[in-house]
Amino acid sequence: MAIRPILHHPDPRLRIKAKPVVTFDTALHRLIDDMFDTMYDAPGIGLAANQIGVDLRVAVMDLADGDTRPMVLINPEITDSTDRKVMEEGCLSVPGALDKVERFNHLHLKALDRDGTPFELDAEGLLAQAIQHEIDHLDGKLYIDYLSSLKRERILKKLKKAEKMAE
Ligand code: GNR
Ligand code: NI
Repeated sequence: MAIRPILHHPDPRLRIKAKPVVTFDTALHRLIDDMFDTMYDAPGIGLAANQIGVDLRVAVMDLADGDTRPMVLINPEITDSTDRKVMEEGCLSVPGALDKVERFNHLHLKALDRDGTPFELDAEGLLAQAIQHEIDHLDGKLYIDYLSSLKRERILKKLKKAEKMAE
């Protein structure tokens, strides 16, 4: 069990399209355990493997809302999505910023669990939003890509300034 450093934009590793998992072994289980430790420590409600520099299609999630369980999504695929909704969103790889992004409020998903067993899931609201956010990470995308260039520049300026202060 270990907390691993979370990469920040503009790290190029956040822009790689992650590779499907083909081996469900103890190394994968160790990665998943470290991802939960890192996510809870941050704290965040989700984390994608490429946020800690691992080039695999693995995401963990815990909405911490009492009725949704901690979840592992491996090689996730959205098979249906409906009801567009604008929702406020943040990202551990773009610390200190929040902005509104249009997402689907309902989706159907296929994925594998930590042992490679397929499952399907209906998600709505924050869970659906977080799943879209994590799958975007696995495809090398960040929510700031959807913002106007004015808003994006403002966020990136603030981030650069904060990182300079932290040096
Ligand atoms: O902790 C997080 N909160 C959040 C809020 C709204 C939409 C998406 C998220 S995911 C984010 C953690 C993160 O960056 N995961 O990649
Ligand atoms: Ni994120």
